[in-house]
Amino acid sequence: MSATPSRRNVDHLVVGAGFAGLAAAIKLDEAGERDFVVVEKDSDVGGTWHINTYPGAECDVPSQLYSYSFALNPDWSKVYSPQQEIWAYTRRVAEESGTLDRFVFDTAVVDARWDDEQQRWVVRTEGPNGVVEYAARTLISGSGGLSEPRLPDIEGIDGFQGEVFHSARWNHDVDLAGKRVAVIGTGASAIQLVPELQKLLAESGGHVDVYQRTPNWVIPRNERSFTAIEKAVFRHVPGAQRALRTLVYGTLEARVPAFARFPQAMAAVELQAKRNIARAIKDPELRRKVTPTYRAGCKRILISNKWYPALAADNVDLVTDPIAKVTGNAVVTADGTERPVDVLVVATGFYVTEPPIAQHITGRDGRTLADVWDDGGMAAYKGTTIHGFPNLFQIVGPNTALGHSSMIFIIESQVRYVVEAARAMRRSALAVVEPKQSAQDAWTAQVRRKMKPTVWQTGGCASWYLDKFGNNTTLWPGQTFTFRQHLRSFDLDKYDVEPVRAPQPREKVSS
Ligand code: N01
Repeated sequence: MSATPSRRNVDHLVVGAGFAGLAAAIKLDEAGERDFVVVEKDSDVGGTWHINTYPGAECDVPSQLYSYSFALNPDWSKVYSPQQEIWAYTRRVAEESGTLDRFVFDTAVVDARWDDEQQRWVVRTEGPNGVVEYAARTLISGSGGLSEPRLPDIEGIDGFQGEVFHSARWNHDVDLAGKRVAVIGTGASAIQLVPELQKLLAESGGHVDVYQRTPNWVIPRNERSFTAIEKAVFRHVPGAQRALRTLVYGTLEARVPAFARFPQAMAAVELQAKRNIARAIKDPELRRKVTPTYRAGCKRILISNKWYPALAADNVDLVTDPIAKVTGNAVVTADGTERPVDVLVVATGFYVTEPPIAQHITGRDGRTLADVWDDGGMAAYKGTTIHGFPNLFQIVGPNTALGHSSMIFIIESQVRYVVEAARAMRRSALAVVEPKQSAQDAWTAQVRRKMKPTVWQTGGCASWYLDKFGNNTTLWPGQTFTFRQHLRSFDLDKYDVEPVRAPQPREKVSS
């Protein structure tokens, strides 16, 4: 690799080509902000929907809502579309947008540093073109909270002699037929992949051991394919698909008060999940094992008609004794039982509250974002901009994720804010916008106050929503339309700004 990187000036550098990065590219382009590059470490667009190819991967928010508002898709095959279809959708939207000429694939950001002199981010990337350094006015991170697999820290796992892979890095070269497969984890990914494994292995005489640390509440889902007539209506009847989308949106939003203010209302969800269990599982001991003891909603409520039947199948064992260690060919639980295994699938989630990209981003005072957040937890003004990190925009930043609806709604809200910021910077000839510490602190305090009574904070479980301080720095604690309202325009008065330094550098001024 070349020691002297090639250098390029751009207005905007977008990191990641998933739903967030792609939306940013499209909306910047539409706004006339055409001088941008999107760098993506993977080989194509689609982000999580390109990487997660495990069997059974599907959307768990209805597809009518899990799509861009500006690119409805009349051709969704099912209410909850499969991964391949969602990925193909993102690819098609990217192609039709005419922005793909500014995407660089197989390229990772290895270092991003704010340079006060240049009033730009200097971003070092590594990819097929060697090391390329971008000097960018703004850095727009769409790197996603669920992108970096979290591998379990289990004694001996490195010495396992069989195949081992994370659910988000499925190894399709491994022939699973007739094998003994162990799955560690029972979250959203596991509940989708285990039923597929169960079927495959039942046909070939194989077996699945599912290692559960904490059970989840799993409710049934309304699963069906769209008919040809429905698709024709979506395509040809003006407003029909948007009306259905609005109905789905409204139905999901109507659940927010129960999550956010009246957790006791979650008893209704628990009843639904218990019926789901009772329908599929006859064995009282297994029923007991899969029934959570915390309030529904504290962890993400999962939806599946296949999970409990799969656990009840003859070729599946649910193991709830804690894992003590992994040997060369077996998983050993705390009670001393050794279960032989050929393939180990770790469905153990992602680094959410310590996003790895933060280690590569260094702000104004020379500290990385990871260091800053390590001190007090993730925080950002409106979940998007961060004091000490001028001109950095984090899509799906702190307290923007959802436990009840489509992230694409949030992504579009944030992208609009970013585009408004770019417009404001151009209009006022500003080189730098940085949220005031006071604005960020007030925002964070407000979010924490709203989070306090929610089931996500009080539901009595350990979840990946919570950071090491016990704060929920992951979810938005309210209705999504309120979030959108907060971000409807770029509020320059909450920012310290600097004019473009040309030709002489000037002092930082407060707006
Ligand atoms: O990850 P998770 P995921 N030993 O963190 C267990 C999205 N998603 O990949 O609950 C043993 O939910 C852990 O146990 P516990 C969605 O937002 C969406 O499944 O911590 N077990 C848990 O059971 C979702 O919420 C779709 O006690 C260990 C599991 O591993 C998010 O991705 C589909 C362990 C991890 O579950 C993450 O889901 C899939 C250990 N050392 C995912 N460490 C859609 O359909 C962890 N666990 C849109």
